[in-house]
Amino acid sequence: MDSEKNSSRRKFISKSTLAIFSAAIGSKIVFGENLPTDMEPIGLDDKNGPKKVIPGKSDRLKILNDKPWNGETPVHLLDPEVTPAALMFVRNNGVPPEDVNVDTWTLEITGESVKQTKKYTLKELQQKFKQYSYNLTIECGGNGRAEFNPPAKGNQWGLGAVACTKWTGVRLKDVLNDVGIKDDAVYIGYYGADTHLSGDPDKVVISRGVPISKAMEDESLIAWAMNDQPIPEMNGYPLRLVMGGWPASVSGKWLTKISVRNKVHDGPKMEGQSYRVPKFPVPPGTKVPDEAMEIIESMPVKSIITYPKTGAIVGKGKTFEVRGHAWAGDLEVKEMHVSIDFGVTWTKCDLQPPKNRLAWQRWSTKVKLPEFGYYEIWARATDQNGKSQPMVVPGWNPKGYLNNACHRIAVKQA
Ligand SMILES: Nc1nc2c(c(=O)[nH]1)N[C@H]1C(S)=C(S)[C@@H](COP(=O)(O)O)O[C@H]1N2
Ligand SMILES: [Mo]
Repeated sequence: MDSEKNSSRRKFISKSTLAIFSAAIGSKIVFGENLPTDMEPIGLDDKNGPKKVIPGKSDRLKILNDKPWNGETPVHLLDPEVTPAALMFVRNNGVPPEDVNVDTWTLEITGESVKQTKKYTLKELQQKFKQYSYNLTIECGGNGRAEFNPPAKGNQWGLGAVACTKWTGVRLKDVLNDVGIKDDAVYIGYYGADTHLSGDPDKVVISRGVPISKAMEDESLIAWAMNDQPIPEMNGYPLRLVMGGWPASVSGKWLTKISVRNKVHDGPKMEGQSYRVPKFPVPPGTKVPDEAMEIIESMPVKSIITYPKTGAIVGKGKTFEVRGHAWAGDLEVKEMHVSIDFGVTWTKCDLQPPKNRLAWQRWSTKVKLPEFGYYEIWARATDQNGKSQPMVVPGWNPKGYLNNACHRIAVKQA
């Protein structure tokens, strides 16, 4: 092919497309008429093309997928003790319900192990049972997946598929006790009102659950409010399960039904390789048979540095605060350390107790850098059983779950 001829016939962008780009960027694109048709302006916020925003959420979420919507929180925006609702990550497997009517919303409790099936309207739940609020940390099982090598398929989550928000609702156990459950109950499974990406109305998007022991904990909620407001539509409006400390996939959104089971729940994404890891360590890249996989339960110990953020410039001789949050599934975090010399020496940080069980814990410390140059700050949490975060990506697994490697940020003294 004659490349010179091609370039001389190069087509330029149309005026209407240029106007759309300008509107998205919020500014006139000087020389925009010179843009070739097959190019888009990269945009001022370092992303490709006009920015996509998840409905009802902050435009600062990093979008990983728009069909279905999946977005994570930039880690420095997780700094507040309670994650703002608009900043909480979104992990959708299907299409959220539209035109939700709170007045007619019902929750059905059914299954082999209930004495009789019972249905409650949302209002009945609110009136009949005592209400509780807890700050609960929920983290996607695949948070940190992007670091695995060989890579795992699925959303390439960085560190921001985690949040700790205030949830208000009723205890799942109070509702289950009101219905009456049989002695043979071992598991619960949830069903939500979201629909399958294929459009097939008979296909269930996801239906996961927890053992009855987790369901019966005080903090296991059927919630209708987040941070004292209705739950954002993408996070499960008007009703969802919230199970702090476990992979967030057990916290069913748009909740319409709970099935009390006399065996381990077998809904879509409970079996096979979904939300499961090998029972024993395997070499990276191994094909692991389903029988050798086990269900993820409590999440491992982990922490993030939320201040400062990577790229911060520190003045000479300045002492500055470094802080973040730490959590450990069903357990508490007992110690928190940071290192500024790539893990050779570690300094113990101040660590707050959780606001309530299953809420993340604030940690902070003061750091002074000895001389000009580039530094990394590494953070490492240790749980109450003495288990610490690894400094490198831990146990490779086929679906890329449970990466709890130490968070690192880079700063410069100038
Ligand atoms: N009905 C329903 N519930 C769901 C999901 C879903 O796709 N549909 N995704 C699950 C997964 S994998 C995660 S990580 C959390 C995410 O909750 P969030 O979107 O509110 O952050 O919801 C869980 N509950
Ligand atoms: Mo998830």
